[in-house]
Amino acid sequence: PEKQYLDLLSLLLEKGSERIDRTGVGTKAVFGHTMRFDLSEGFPVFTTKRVYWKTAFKEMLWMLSGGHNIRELVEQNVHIWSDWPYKKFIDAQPDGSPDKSITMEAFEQRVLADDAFAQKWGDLGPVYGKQWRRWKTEDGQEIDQISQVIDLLKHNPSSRRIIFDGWNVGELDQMALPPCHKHYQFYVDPNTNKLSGGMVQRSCDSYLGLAFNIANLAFITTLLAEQTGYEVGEIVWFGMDVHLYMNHIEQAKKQLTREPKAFPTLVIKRKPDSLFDYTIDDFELEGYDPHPAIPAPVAV
Ligand code: THF
Repeated sequence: PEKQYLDLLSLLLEKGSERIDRTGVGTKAVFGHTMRFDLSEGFPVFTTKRVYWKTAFKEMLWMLSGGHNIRELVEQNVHIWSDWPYKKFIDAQPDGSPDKSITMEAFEQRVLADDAFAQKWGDLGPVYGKQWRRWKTEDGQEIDQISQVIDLLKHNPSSRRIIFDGWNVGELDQMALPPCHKHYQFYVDPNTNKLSGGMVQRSCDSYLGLAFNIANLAFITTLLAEQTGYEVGEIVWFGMDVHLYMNHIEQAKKQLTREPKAFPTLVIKRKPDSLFDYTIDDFELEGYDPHPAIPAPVAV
């Protein structure tokens, strides 16, 4: 249950080592941590602050569609990936240019309105969606890792290779951000017919990102189970560099004063023929009654 997450926040506050990080914000960090959630006991969207689960699901559906341009997110009113292209654009403008002081909103508007601008500045490079659906091989072929996972779940569920991974070593330098949640692996228990999903996260923003990452691990595991004919089992999360940003400390302390409520239930209103045909309107969370949101700035 949610207590595992609150315990992690406490651990970071009390025992985390202060470290300087790439963004310059600074973190309290531990190395190596795990959590597991039994999906039959509810859908793990945390309740001690409001989690924007539709935003998270839209992000996951975008990745599953092979997307890697923020335009498709901004079109759906999702702004969680815009900071990185925005920063890249600003940094590339010469001093004195009016574009140097363009707002994030104006930048997003240009991405929406101008195809060439979106191609050039909205693209995150070969990030998650690209690697998951179209990993390039040496001979110019493309590998659809997600379709391979579905195929294995249907035809070889005892395989120990039901994996997809975004960590394409040869293309890391072209990515706006190398993948944080990098390794996904699935496991079918033949006795219970349940599908479990595991994920290894190399770098974890435990206040902002983790709530999204856990919800999305549960989400993709549930979708795969529905599409391949299994019940949902557990999700197992492995964090490596697990950290709390220094400018999230007060928010985390506030969250820790709150009592967790019961997890909601994910209701899937329609079952499309393919994993790739879900839309956000197919989902509802029943019984989600969180404590209020606690906003926090994202480190870029
Ligand atoms: N970088 C950092 N520093 N933290 C992250 O969590 C993170 N990600 C993705 C890529 N780089 C990251 C981006 N995902 C929010 C949520 C997820 C993100 C980025 C930002 C966020 O700001 N959430 C707010 C508001 C959400 C909203 O406005 O809809 C929240 O309160 O939850 C982790 O994968």
